[in-house]
Amino acid sequence: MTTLDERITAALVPAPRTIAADPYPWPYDGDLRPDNTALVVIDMQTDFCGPGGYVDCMGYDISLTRAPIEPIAALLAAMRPKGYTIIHTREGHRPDLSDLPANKRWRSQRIGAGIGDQGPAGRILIRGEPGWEIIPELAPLPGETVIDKPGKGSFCATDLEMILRLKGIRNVILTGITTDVCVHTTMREANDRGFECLLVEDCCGATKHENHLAAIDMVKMQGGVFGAVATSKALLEVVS
Ligand code: C5J
Repeated sequence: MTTLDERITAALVPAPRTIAADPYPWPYDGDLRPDNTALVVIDMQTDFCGPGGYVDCMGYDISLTRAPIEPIAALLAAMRPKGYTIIHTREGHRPDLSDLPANKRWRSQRIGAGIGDQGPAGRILIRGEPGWEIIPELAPLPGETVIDKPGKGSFCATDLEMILRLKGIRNVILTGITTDVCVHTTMREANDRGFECLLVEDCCGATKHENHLAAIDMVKMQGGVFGAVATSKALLEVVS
């Protein structure tokens, strides 16, 4: 027999909603709602996954950074109509290079893909150039937030934290490229700020597959030191 108090509590308190994730069902407290959760799509730009872009010019295999395109598109298609906040990021620099650290430019030039130099998709990693655009398959819809960042992390020198706080977001779902660089840096920044983070493993990719796997593993150590990891299938089962 349940008491009246228990029945009232059951009616008023929403049942926990979690995604099957590793190393714990996510989010930790089961408080997963469209109005407190953002899907962040990191740097799905031609420069990172298109022909003639920065990653291609550096000589990496872009099939690795293109692998997450379809799974991310599926997440967007499922989460947009449910009212989840969607945020896109773009890495890039001002055309006058005033926000490009000299060492970042130097090391990119050393490997034949100088940031700010002319490449097949325009000036490499420069705002407004064709290579800097988000690929058409994952183009932001009107009203979706786009964060322009000069670095790896999406919180550094941007207004992302302010936007998340003002929207009441506390759960951050991370997708995009590259797993070991911009996605990981953003996840670490978000985790340090107290956001509850989920990395969607098949919605990310790196320039080396071993680095992708290692980056996923790092999230899960120490009981989920940066958050948890799930597949898009597990996520879609709950958010669709
Ligand atoms: C890099 C990124 N790898 N989006 N950027 O320079 O991961």
